[in-house]
Amino acid sequence: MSHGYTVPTMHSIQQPRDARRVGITVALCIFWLKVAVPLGAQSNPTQEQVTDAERIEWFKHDKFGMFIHWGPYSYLAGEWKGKQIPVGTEAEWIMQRFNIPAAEYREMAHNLNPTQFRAEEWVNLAKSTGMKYLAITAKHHDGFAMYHSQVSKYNIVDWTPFKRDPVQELSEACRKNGIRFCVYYSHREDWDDPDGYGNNWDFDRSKKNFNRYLEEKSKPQLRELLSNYGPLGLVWFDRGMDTPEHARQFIEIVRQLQPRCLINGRVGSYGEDLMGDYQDMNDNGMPTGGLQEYWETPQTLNTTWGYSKFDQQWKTSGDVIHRMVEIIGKGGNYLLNIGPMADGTIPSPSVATLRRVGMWMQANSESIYGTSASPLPEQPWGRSTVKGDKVYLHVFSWPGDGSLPVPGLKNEVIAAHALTAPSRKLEISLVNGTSLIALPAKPLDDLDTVIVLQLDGPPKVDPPIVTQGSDAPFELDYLSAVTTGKATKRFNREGKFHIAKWTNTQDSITWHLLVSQVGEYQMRIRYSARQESKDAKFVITAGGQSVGGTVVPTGEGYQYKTFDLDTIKFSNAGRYVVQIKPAADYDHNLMYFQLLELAPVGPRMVE
Ligand code: FHN
Repeated sequence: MSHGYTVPTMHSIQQPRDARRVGITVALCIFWLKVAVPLGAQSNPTQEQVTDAERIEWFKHDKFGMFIHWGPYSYLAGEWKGKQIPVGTEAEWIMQRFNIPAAEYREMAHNLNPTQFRAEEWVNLAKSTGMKYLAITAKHHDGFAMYHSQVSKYNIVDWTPFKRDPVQELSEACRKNGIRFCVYYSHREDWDDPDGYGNNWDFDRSKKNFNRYLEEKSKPQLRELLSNYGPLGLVWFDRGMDTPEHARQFIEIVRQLQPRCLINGRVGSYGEDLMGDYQDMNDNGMPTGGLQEYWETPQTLNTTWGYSKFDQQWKTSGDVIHRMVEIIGKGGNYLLNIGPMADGTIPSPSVATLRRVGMWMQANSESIYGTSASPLPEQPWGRSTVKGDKVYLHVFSWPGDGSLPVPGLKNEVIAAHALTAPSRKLEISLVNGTSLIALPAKPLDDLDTVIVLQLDGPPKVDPPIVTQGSDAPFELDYLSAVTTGKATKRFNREGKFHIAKWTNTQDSITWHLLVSQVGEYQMRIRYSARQESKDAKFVITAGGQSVGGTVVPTGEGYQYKTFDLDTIKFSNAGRYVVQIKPAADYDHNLMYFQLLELAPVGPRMVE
């Protein structure tokens, strides 16, 4: 997995961040700011040019990763001086939830001594589960480094009796076992650092110098991680950044030191467009589908990321497999968390669940790796994934009558078989446009039996038809939309789901409607627009009519507002196509589109 270059060690040029706490002079800090910091930023060890498409390739293929939240909070295990973190809340936030003074938390952190930690075992668990990448919390919000940092003595090697560097050991075990090694780094939040974001119970917010934290701790630590642990698959930033400029600086560091390393979207401010290489859903967010940017969803195995002795609300292996298929069938990656205990033991329910997932993956991973989003809609019996001319039907609920209906597929189905029984061909019939697959009497796997359909080409389906309830408006959103050109369905943690990136008349959004109530419809549009979009024109066409509109800026970030437009008339019941697009070519995004509503007005007739 080597990318064929070595990265320079930064150890020799850095000064412990804690030095300021123990009274090293300000002059020295200024020296380091001026000399040491730019050094890393200016060195590009490879001068390697990597395209976005090359960088994301492995991520698109690998689909399934292991997330590890592990730190001093694991020692507390959800309890501080008799107070418990309620089940359902994140145990790794214990320092913030109970406003534990940084000095006391630091004392507690001396106890971390994971004598049961075996990097090889953790990596083997990931591997046998079918996970292809592994991301460990190198520093979470509590500010403690789980690796040997020269920037701050507040790290597992210098601060605890353990004296070993788990990030080093994991990176080596990953490389040995063909797993992509990745790090999580909380770049903005730091409850230990007087200048970091988040701890206002110890440190006066008005006295904080956030830039100093960025320059003296956050960026140097990122450089260490990128310099000392070999090629990283990705850096997983969290909680966003205060300004796009700061986010760009972090991106720049990663690009300079490891041009192949991916950067997740949380590197940037949540109020801005995607920065980094792919977007992360909300924590435990389940996708609604249709997204046209690369994405991943981080998920827990119980209800916390860091270990809690109280939380026994474990997901089952079935839950994990079904979630994975749901996510991957909608085009995303699944980053599944384990929260090891302080001594390095992985809780046994997690291990048992992952083992069963691994058994399923061993037999069925062809239906996961290298697949893409399925155009087939969700089915009552399960979900689907796609690779080339093959559709993988993931049957979660086995049909009682032995016949599996696959509606909506426009292709010819040439052959069908269970993935784990390729020699036994299944009969296919076509009834009213629905393919029916004759199944064996019993599922081959109780959790998910995969049926492979060989098609005559890549799967084709009709666009979704939006129907209307009695007197109810048509709600035309991103989910039922078909886009052309640059118009892109996307997610932003603050901006939620919307369509953006459309700038000219080739970039359109279209819906197919089945109108059952004829008459006049009031059109309303909901969007968010920045100042650059002021006075841009758009045009909506429907049923031979055309309605124009002018974009009104709604403010910075994502501030969605609804605007009334003209009415249109559907004179006959039946199928209509509604389309919206920019009326001219612009050099900026038209708007962040969320919804077009068509509400029936006045007396009307149901046909
Ligand atoms: O605050 C963190 C949380 O502790 C955990 O690390 C998750 C993982 O996605 N991210 C943050 C919240 O979004």
